[in-house]
Amino acid sequence: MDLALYLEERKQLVEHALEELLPPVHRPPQRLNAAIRYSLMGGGKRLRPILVLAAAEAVGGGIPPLLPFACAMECIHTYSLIHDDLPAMDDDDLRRGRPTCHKAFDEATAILAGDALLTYAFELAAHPVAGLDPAIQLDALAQLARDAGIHGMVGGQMMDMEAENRSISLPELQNVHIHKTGALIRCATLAGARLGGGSPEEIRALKRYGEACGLAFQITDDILDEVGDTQVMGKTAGNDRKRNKASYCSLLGVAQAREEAASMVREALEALSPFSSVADPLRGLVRKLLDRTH
Ligand code: GRG
Repeated sequence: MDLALYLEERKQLVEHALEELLPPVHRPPQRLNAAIRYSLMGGGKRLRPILVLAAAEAVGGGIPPLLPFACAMECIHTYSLIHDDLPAMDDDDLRRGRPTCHKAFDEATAILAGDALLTYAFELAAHPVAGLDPAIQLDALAQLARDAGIHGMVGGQMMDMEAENRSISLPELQNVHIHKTGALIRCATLAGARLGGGSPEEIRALKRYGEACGLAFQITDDILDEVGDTQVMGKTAGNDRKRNKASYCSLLGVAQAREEAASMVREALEALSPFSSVADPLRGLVRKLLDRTH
Protein backbone atom coordinates (compact mmCIF):
# COMPACT_ATOMS: atom_id res chain seq x y z
CA MET A 1 0.00 0.00 0.00
CA ASP A 2 1.33 3.43 -0.98
CA LEU A 3 0.77 5.47 2.18
CA ALA A 4 2.06 8.75 0.73
CA LEU A 5 -0.39 8.48 -2.15
CA TYR A 6 -3.24 7.56 0.19
CA LEU A 7 -2.52 10.56 2.44
CA GLU A 8 -2.19 12.94 -0.49
CA GLU A 9 -5.48 11.76 -2.04
CA ARG A 10 -7.40 12.03 1.24
CA LYS A 11 -5.85 15.44 1.94
CA GLN A 12 -7.01 16.65 -1.48
CA LEU A 13 -10.54 15.40 -0.78
CA VAL A 14 -10.61 17.23 2.55
CA GLU A 15 -9.21 20.45 1.11
CA HIS A 16 -11.62 20.38 -1.79
CA ALA A 17 -14.53 19.85 0.62
CA LEU A 18 -13.30 22.69 2.85
CA GLU A 19 -13.14 24.99 -0.20
CA GLU A 20 -16.75 24.10 -1.03
CA LEU A 21 -18.15 24.21 2.48
CA LEU A 22 -16.55 27.41 3.79
CA PRO A 23 -18.17 30.81 3.25
CA PRO A 24 -16.42 32.61 0.35
CA VAL A 25 -14.13 35.52 1.18
CA HIS A 26 -16.19 38.01 -0.83
CA ARG A 27 -19.27 37.36 1.37
CA PRO A 28 -19.63 39.69 4.39
CA PRO A 29 -18.20 39.84 6.93
CA GLN A 30 -15.25 39.71 4.51
CA ARG A 31 -12.49 40.28 7.05
CA LEU A 32 -13.74 37.42 9.23
CA ASN A 33 -14.13 35.08 6.26
CA ALA A 34 -10.66 36.04 5.05
CA ALA A 35 -9.13 35.29 8.47
CA ILE A 36 -10.92 31.94 8.63
CA ARG A 37 -9.70 30.93 5.17
CA TYR A 38 -6.19 32.22 5.88
CA SER A 39 -5.84 29.92 8.88
CA LEU A 40 -7.78 26.94 7.60
CA MET A 41 -6.43 26.80 4.06
CA GLY A 42 -2.83 27.66 4.96
CA GLY A 43 -1.33 24.18 5.12
CA GLY A 44 -1.59 21.54 7.81
CA LYS A 45 -1.40 17.78 7.62
CA ARG A 46 -5.19 17.30 7.92
CA LEU A 47 -4.51 14.45 10.34
CA ARG A 48 -7.85 14.52 12.15
CA PRO A 49 -10.13 14.53 9.08
CA ILE A 50 -7.97 11.87 7.43
CA LEU A 51 -8.35 9.73 10.57
CA VAL A 52 -12.14 10.09 10.33
CA LEU A 53 -12.06 8.87 6.72
CA ALA A 54 -9.51 6.10 7.29
CA ALA A 55 -11.45 4.72 10.28
CA ALA A 56 -14.68 4.78 8.27
CA GLU A 57 -12.96 2.98 5.39
CA ALA A 58 -11.62 0.35 7.80
CA VAL A 59 -15.22 -0.57 8.71
CA GLY A 60 -16.42 -0.50 5.09
CA GLY A 61 -17.94 3.02 5.13
CA GLY A 62 -17.93 5.40 2.17
CA ILE A 63 -16.06 8.69 2.14
CA PRO A 64 -18.31 11.36 0.50
CA PRO A 65 -21.09 11.41 3.13
CA LEU A 66 -18.50 11.82 5.89
CA LEU A 67 -16.63 14.78 4.44
CA PRO A 68 -18.63 17.51 6.27
CA PHE A 69 -17.98 15.77 9.63
CA ALA A 70 -14.30 15.30 8.75
CA CYS A 71 -14.07 19.02 7.85
CA ALA A 72 -15.76 19.90 11.14
CA MET A 73 -12.86 18.23 12.95
CA GLU A 74 -10.35 20.32 11.00
CA CYS A 75 -12.31 23.50 11.83
CA ILE A 76 -12.15 22.70 15.55
CA HIS A 77 -8.47 21.87 15.35
CA THR A 78 -7.71 25.11 13.46
CA TYR A 79 -9.69 27.20 15.95
CA SER A 80 -7.63 25.66 18.76
CA LEU A 81 -4.39 26.61 16.98
CA ILE A 82 -5.57 30.21 16.37
CA HIS A 83 -6.52 30.67 20.02
CA ASP A 84 -3.44 28.83 21.30
CA ASP A 85 -1.21 31.24 19.35
CA LEU A 86 -2.81 34.39 20.87
CA PRO A 87 -0.71 36.65 23.11
CA ALA A 88 -2.77 35.58 26.13
CA MET A 89 -1.78 31.95 25.52
CA ASP A 90 1.39 30.82 23.71
CA ASP A 91 1.98 34.21 22.05
CA ASP A 92 3.34 32.70 18.85
CA ASP A 93 4.20 34.48 15.60
CA LEU A 94 4.46 31.47 13.29
CA ARG A 95 1.97 28.75 12.41
CA ARG A 96 1.91 26.42 9.44
CA GLY A 97 4.89 28.31 8.07
CA ARG A 98 3.14 31.69 8.03
CA PRO A 99 2.41 34.55 10.44
CA THR A 100 -0.21 33.48 12.98
CA CYS A 101 -3.78 34.70 12.49
CA HIS A 102 -3.49 37.57 15.01
CA LYS A 103 -0.25 38.73 13.34
CA ALA A 104 -1.68 38.59 9.82
CA PHE A 105 -4.97 40.23 10.90
CA ASP A 106 -5.37 41.46 14.48
CA GLU A 107 -6.11 39.98 17.87
CA ALA A 108 -9.85 40.65 17.92
CA THR A 109 -10.30 39.20 14.42
CA ALA A 110 -8.30 36.11 15.41
CA ILE A 111 -10.51 35.56 18.47
CA LEU A 112 -13.62 35.84 16.31
CA ALA A 113 -12.17 33.60 13.58
CA GLY A 114 -11.59 30.92 16.23
CA ASP A 115 -15.08 31.37 17.69
CA ALA A 116 -16.63 31.22 14.23
CA LEU A 117 -14.71 28.06 13.30
CA LEU A 118 -15.81 26.33 16.48
CA THR A 119 -19.48 27.06 15.91
CA TYR A 120 -19.28 26.43 12.15
CA ALA A 121 -17.83 23.02 12.94
CA PHE A 122 -21.08 22.00 14.61
CA GLU A 123 -23.08 23.31 11.66
CA LEU A 124 -20.98 21.02 9.43
CA ALA A 125 -21.11 18.04 11.79
CA ALA A 126 -24.91 18.31 11.76
CA HIS A 127 -25.09 17.90 7.94
CA PRO A 128 -27.23 14.77 7.55
CA VAL A 129 -25.05 11.75 6.71
CA ALA A 130 -26.90 9.95 3.90
CA GLY A 131 -28.19 6.51 4.83
CA LEU A 132 -27.23 6.79 8.50
CA ASP A 133 -29.55 6.49 11.50
CA PRO A 134 -29.73 10.12 12.82
CA ALA A 135 -29.38 8.78 16.39
CA ILE A 136 -25.87 7.52 15.53
CA GLN A 137 -24.92 10.91 14.09
CA LEU A 138 -26.32 12.65 17.17
CA ASP A 139 -24.10 10.44 19.36
CA ALA A 140 -21.04 11.34 17.27
CA LEU A 141 -21.93 15.02 17.47
CA ALA A 142 -22.36 14.93 21.25
CA GLN A 143 -19.03 13.09 21.53
CA LEU A 144 -17.38 15.80 19.43
CA ALA A 145 -18.75 18.48 21.77
CA ARG A 146 -17.43 16.58 24.81
CA ASP A 147 -14.00 15.94 23.31
CA ALA A 148 -13.56 19.52 22.11
CA GLY A 149 -14.78 21.09 25.34
CA ILE A 150 -14.47 21.04 29.12
CA HIS A 151 -14.00 17.29 29.30
CA GLY A 152 -11.52 17.21 26.42
CA MET A 153 -9.36 19.72 24.59
CA VAL A 154 -10.34 22.96 26.36
CA GLY A 155 -10.11 21.26 29.76
CA GLY A 156 -6.69 19.91 28.76
CA GLN A 157 -5.51 23.34 27.67
CA MET A 158 -6.50 24.72 31.10
CA MET A 159 -4.60 21.91 32.86
CA ASP A 160 -1.63 22.65 30.61
CA MET A 161 -1.66 26.33 31.55
CA GLU A 162 -1.90 25.47 35.24
CA ALA A 163 1.07 23.13 34.91
CA GLU A 164 3.39 25.91 33.68
CA ASN A 165 6.29 26.83 35.95
CA ARG A 166 5.73 23.96 38.35
CA SER A 167 6.97 20.42 38.37
CA ILE A 168 4.42 17.78 37.51
CA SER A 169 4.58 13.99 37.49
CA LEU A 170 4.45 11.81 34.37
CA PRO A 171 0.87 10.63 35.10
CA GLU A 172 -0.20 14.29 35.44
CA LEU A 173 1.48 15.16 32.14
CA GLN A 174 -0.17 12.16 30.49
CA ASN A 175 -3.53 13.37 31.76
CA VAL A 176 -2.93 16.81 30.21
CA HIS A 177 -1.99 15.19 26.89
CA ILE A 178 -4.93 12.78 26.91
CA HIS A 179 -7.27 15.76 27.18
CA LYS A 180 -5.49 18.52 25.27
CA THR A 181 -4.48 16.60 22.16
CA GLY A 182 -5.61 13.01 22.59
CA ALA A 183 -9.34 13.64 22.96
CA LEU A 184 -9.77 15.12 19.47
CA ILE A 185 -7.66 12.42 17.82
CA ARG A 186 -9.57 9.65 19.56
CA CYS A 187 -12.81 11.43 18.63
CA ALA A 188 -11.77 11.31 14.95
CA THR A 189 -11.32 7.53 14.80
CA LEU A 190 -14.36 6.92 16.99
CA ALA A 191 -16.54 9.13 14.78
CA GLY A 192 -15.22 7.49 11.61
CA ALA A 193 -15.99 4.04 13.02
CA ARG A 194 -19.49 5.05 14.12
CA LEU A 195 -20.47 7.06 11.07
CA GLY A 196 -18.95 4.43 8.78
CA GLY A 197 -21.32 1.82 10.24
CA GLY A 198 -18.83 -0.17 12.35
CA SER A 199 -19.88 -3.00 14.69
CA PRO A 200 -19.56 -2.42 18.47
CA GLU A 201 -16.28 -4.44 18.45
CA GLU A 202 -14.86 -2.43 15.55
CA ILE A 203 -15.87 0.83 17.23
CA ARG A 204 -14.14 -0.23 20.48
CA ALA A 205 -10.99 -1.24 18.61
CA LEU A 206 -10.80 2.03 16.66
CA LYS A 207 -11.38 4.04 19.82
CA ARG A 208 -8.45 2.22 21.44
CA TYR A 209 -6.35 2.86 18.34
CA GLY A 210 -7.26 6.57 18.47
CA GLU A 211 -6.31 6.81 22.15
CA ALA A 212 -2.87 5.30 21.60
CA CYS A 213 -2.37 7.26 18.39
CA GLY A 214 -3.22 10.52 20.22
CA LEU A 215 -0.60 9.89 22.88
CA ALA A 216 2.01 8.83 20.33
CA PHE A 217 1.24 12.04 18.42
CA GLN A 218 1.66 14.27 21.48
CA ILE A 219 4.87 12.56 22.62
CA THR A 220 6.37 13.02 19.14
CA ASP A 221 5.18 16.65 19.26
CA ASP A 222 7.12 17.10 22.53
CA ILE A 223 10.18 15.54 20.88
CA LEU A 224 9.87 17.83 17.86
CA ASP A 225 9.55 20.85 20.13
CA GLU A 226 12.85 19.82 21.74
CA VAL A 227 14.87 18.71 18.71
CA GLY A 228 12.86 19.86 15.67
CA ASP A 229 13.56 22.60 13.17
CA THR A 230 11.40 25.75 13.16
CA GLN A 231 11.61 26.06 9.35
CA VAL A 232 10.61 22.45 8.70
CA MET A 233 7.84 22.45 11.33
CA GLY A 234 6.41 25.82 10.31
CA LYS A 235 6.02 26.71 13.99
CA THR A 236 8.46 27.86 16.63
CA ALA A 237 10.57 25.10 18.15
CA GLY A 238 11.75 25.19 21.77
CA ASN A 239 8.53 26.60 23.18
CA ASP A 240 8.22 24.12 26.05
CA ARG A 241 11.71 24.87 27.33
CA LYS A 242 11.22 28.65 26.89
CA ARG A 243 7.94 28.60 28.82
CA ASN A 244 9.30 26.21 31.44
CA LYS A 245 6.64 23.66 30.52
CA ALA A 246 6.88 20.01 31.49
CA SER A 247 7.07 17.66 28.50
CA TYR A 248 7.96 14.04 27.84
CA CYS A 249 11.47 15.27 27.04
CA SER A 250 11.92 17.30 30.22
CA LEU A 251 10.59 14.44 32.38
CA LEU A 252 12.17 11.46 30.62
CA GLY A 253 14.82 12.75 28.23
CA VAL A 254 14.56 12.47 24.45
CA ALA A 255 15.67 8.82 24.17
CA GLN A 256 13.13 7.57 26.71
CA ALA A 257 10.43 9.78 25.20
CA ARG A 258 11.10 8.07 21.84
CA GLU A 259 10.71 4.70 23.58
CA GLU A 260 7.36 5.79 25.04
CA ALA A 261 6.16 6.92 21.61
CA ALA A 262 7.20 3.57 20.11
CA SER A 263 5.31 1.75 22.84
CA MET A 264 2.15 3.76 22.06
CA VAL A 265 2.55 2.94 18.36
CA ARG A 266 2.77 -0.78 19.25
CA GLU A 267 -0.41 -0.41 21.30
CA ALA A 268 -2.22 1.30 18.42
CA LEU A 269 -1.13 -1.47 16.02
CA GLU A 270 -2.28 -4.12 18.49
CA ALA A 271 -5.74 -2.48 18.61
CA LEU A 272 -5.94 -2.95 14.84
CA SER A 273 -5.18 -6.68 14.97
CA PRO A 274 -8.82 -7.73 14.26
CA PHE A 275 -8.72 -5.80 10.95
CA SER A 276 -7.47 -7.01 7.57
CA SER A 277 -5.54 -4.87 5.11
CA VAL A 278 -8.49 -2.41 5.07
CA ALA A 279 -6.83 -0.85 8.12
CA ASP A 280 -3.40 -0.52 6.47
CA PRO A 281 -3.71 3.28 6.09
CA LEU A 282 -4.28 3.51 9.87
CA ARG A 283 -1.30 1.22 10.45
CA GLY A 284 0.91 3.29 8.17
CA LEU A 285 -0.26 6.55 9.69
CA VAL A 286 0.62 5.67 13.27
CA ARG A 287 3.99 4.15 12.25
CA LYS A 288 4.79 7.36 10.38
CA LEU A 289 4.45 9.37 13.60
CA LEU A 290 7.74 7.93 14.82
CA ASP A 291 9.79 9.62 12.13
CA ARG A 292 7.75 12.75 11.51
CA THR A 293 9.58 16.03 11.15
CA HIS A 294 6.55 18.37 11.29
C1 GRG B 1 -6.89 27.10 22.74
C2 GRG B 1 -8.94 25.76 23.36
C3 GRG B 1 -7.54 25.80 22.97
C4 GRG B 1 -6.90 24.65 22.85
C5 GRG B 1 -5.54 24.54 22.36
C6 GRG B 1 -4.42 21.78 20.52
C7 GRG B 1 -4.11 22.87 21.42
C8 GRG B 1 -5.11 23.14 22.47
C9 GRG B 1 -3.02 23.66 21.31
C10 GRG B 1 -2.02 23.53 20.27
C11 GRG B 1 -0.70 23.53 20.90
C12 GRG B 1 0.07 22.36 20.51
C13 GRG B 1 1.29 22.62 19.73
C14 GRG B 1 -0.34 21.16 20.86
C15 GRG B 1 0.41 19.97 20.51
C16 GRG B 1 -0.23 19.07 19.53
C17 GRG B 1 -0.80 19.76 18.35
C18 GRG B 1 -2.23 20.01 18.41
C19 GRG B 1 -0.02 20.08 17.33
C20 GRG B 1 -0.52 20.70 16.09
O1 GRG B 1 -1.28 19.77 15.37
P1 GRG B 1 -0.82 19.25 13.94
O2 GRG B 1 0.63 18.83 14.00
O3 GRG B 1 -0.91 20.60 13.10
O4 GRG B 1 -1.80 18.25 13.46
P2 GRG B 1 -1.23 20.82 11.55
O5 GRG B 1 -0.76 22.21 11.27
O6 GRG B 1 -0.51 19.78 10.74
O7 GRG B 1 -2.73 20.68 11.42
